Amino acid sequence: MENTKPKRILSMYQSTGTFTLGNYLGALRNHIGFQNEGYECLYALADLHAITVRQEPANLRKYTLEAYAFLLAMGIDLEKTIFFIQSHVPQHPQLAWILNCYTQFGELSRMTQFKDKAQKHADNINAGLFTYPCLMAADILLYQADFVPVGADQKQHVEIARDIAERFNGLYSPTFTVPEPIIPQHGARVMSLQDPTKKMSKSDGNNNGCISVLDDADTIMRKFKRAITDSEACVRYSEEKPGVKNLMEIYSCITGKTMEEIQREFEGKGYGDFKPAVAEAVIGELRPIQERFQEIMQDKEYLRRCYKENAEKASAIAHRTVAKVMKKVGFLPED
Ligand code: ATP
Ligand code: LTN
Repeated sequence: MENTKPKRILSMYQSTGTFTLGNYLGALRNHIGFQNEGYECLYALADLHAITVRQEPANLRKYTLEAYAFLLAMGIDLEKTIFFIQSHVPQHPQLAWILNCYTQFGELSRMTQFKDKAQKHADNINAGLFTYPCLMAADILLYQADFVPVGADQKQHVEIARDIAERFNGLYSPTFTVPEPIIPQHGARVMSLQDPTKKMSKSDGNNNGCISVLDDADTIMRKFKRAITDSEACVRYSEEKPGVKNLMEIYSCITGKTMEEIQREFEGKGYGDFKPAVAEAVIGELRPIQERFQEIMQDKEYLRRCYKENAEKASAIAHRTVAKVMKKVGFLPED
């Protein structure tokens, strides 16, 4: 059908550290692909979400700029896609406040990310960490997004955004598009190389369990060689072999090979062959992006222009939603 409006996709990423291989395979690579599949795409760096955990100011600035450059290096096309920084668009906290008042304490208490992070940061269980899903709902609902691609760990947050949207629409009249999550089949959860029962996470720091997308080839090779496996020394896909399963999934994600093909390729070989092969695949995948990243980082003026123009574009859309919401809630118009 020629006249149907393209569906809108939105996703955001916290700028709490350098992206990991988990972010890259589980999210970034798939998400950016949507801009070439006829969707209208919006992406952003969730720096307001980042401060729910204490951040060093200089690091937050550095990681935000690097993340912006990295996604451009991966191929975000600003001719087609809006790519902005959350804190540059004031409608996000503005709508988040309103949505806070339409979200129940009980439903926020059930969020597993809150429970995990509260445990991990027991000295700083702040109100922002608790109401994080309301800000995320605002991110999504401001742009009337149809689809929200996220890793499996964020599904619950998209579901609460749907609940909030439906509640608001029901109380007033249709205001928000009710978004649907898109969860990838493959690479949805890349696990830590040192503890394959835990997801690879950038906030766990640049340790041996975590591959950063900016790691050099030697570092990547070393981390894979040290990856925790098991004593069977056989490349076989099994729930009982979480370390090997994780490596096989990473390898499959990059090479496109199935688990059977990988098992055949390494038949009769041990982890001494398999681990460097996975490392090489990762190195080859990241190298061209790292090269473009270095070039883009040289041109700070270009970067500044891009994020400024894109915040303006995002704000123009977000403003329309906020104006509608404020009218429905009953705020007295300014003019
Ligand atoms: P943090 O450690 O600060 O919580 P994170 O590494 O989990 O951050 P986010 O910025 O919260 O990363 O997530 C960006 C996207 O990457 C989300 O869609 C998330 O689901 C996905 N993602 C994060 N970690 C992984 C992983 N290990 N495997 C697959 N996808 C992941
Ligand atoms: N909470 C998400 C990041 C995020 C997001 C969003 C994702 C913030 N706002 C809106 C999708 C849509 C995370 O931790 N990955």
